[in-house]
Amino acid sequence: EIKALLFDLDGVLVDTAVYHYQAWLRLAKTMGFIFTEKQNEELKGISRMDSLDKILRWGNVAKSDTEKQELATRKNDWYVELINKMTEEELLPGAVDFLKAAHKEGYQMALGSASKNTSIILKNTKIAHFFDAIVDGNSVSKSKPNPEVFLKGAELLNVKPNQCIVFEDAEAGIEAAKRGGMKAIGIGDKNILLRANKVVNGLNELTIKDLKEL
Ligand code: G16
Ligand code: MG
Repeated sequence: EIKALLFDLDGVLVDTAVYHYQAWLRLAKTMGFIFTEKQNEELKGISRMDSLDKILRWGNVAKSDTEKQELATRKNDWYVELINKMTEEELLPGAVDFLKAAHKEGYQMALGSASKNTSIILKNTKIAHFFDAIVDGNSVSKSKPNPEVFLKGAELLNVKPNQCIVFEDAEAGIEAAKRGGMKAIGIGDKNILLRANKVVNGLNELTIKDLKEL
C-alpha cells in the first residue's frame, strides 16, 4: 500500500531549468563560449559540480579545482539573484492542485531534490508547508541516479521504499527511484523516461485515482 509521495522539485513542481540555463550561459560566455538549450537538457537533475564539469568539457576548457569552486559560486550567485524573484505563478500547471489533493488524501509527502537552493524556491512559491520532510543537495552526498535522496526521504517519513511513489522529470531521478525499490511516475517524455511505471506530461494530467492503479 502506498503511504508516501516523494517529489523532485525542478521540472516537476517548478521550472527552474530556465534560470539554471541563464546563469550557466552567462558563466560560459565569460570563458568565451556558449552552449545550446538542447545541451542544457543534460544538466537537469544532476549536481552543480557535475553540471560545471560537463559545461567545461563542452567549451574545451580545463580548470583547477579551486577555479571550479569559484566558477560554481559565481554561477550560483547569479542563479540565486534570479530565483529570489520567483513567485507562485511559476509553479508548473497542476502542481498545487495535485499537492492539495494528495495532502487531503492523507499521503505523507517529502521533497527529494539535488538542489542546494530548495528553501528559497519553496518559500517564494509558497509550497513549503506541504512537505513533511525535505531532502536536498545540502543533506545528501551521492547524487541521482544513486537512490540516497529518496531513501533518506522514506526514512524521515518512517515508511518503506515499496510504500513510496517518486515523481521525477529526469532519467537519473527515475533510475534513483527504481534502484531504491520505489515506484516512479515520470513527468515528461515516455520515450526518454523508459523505466517509469507511468509517464505524464505534467501533474495536471494526474489524479489520485491514477496513484491507486499504479
Ligand atoms: C536541480 C536541477 C539541476 C541542478 C541541481 C543542483 O535538481 O535539475 O539542473 O544542477 O538541482 O542545483 P543547485 O545548483 O541549486 O544546487 P532537481 O533534483 O530538483 O531536479
Ligand atoms: Mg528534476
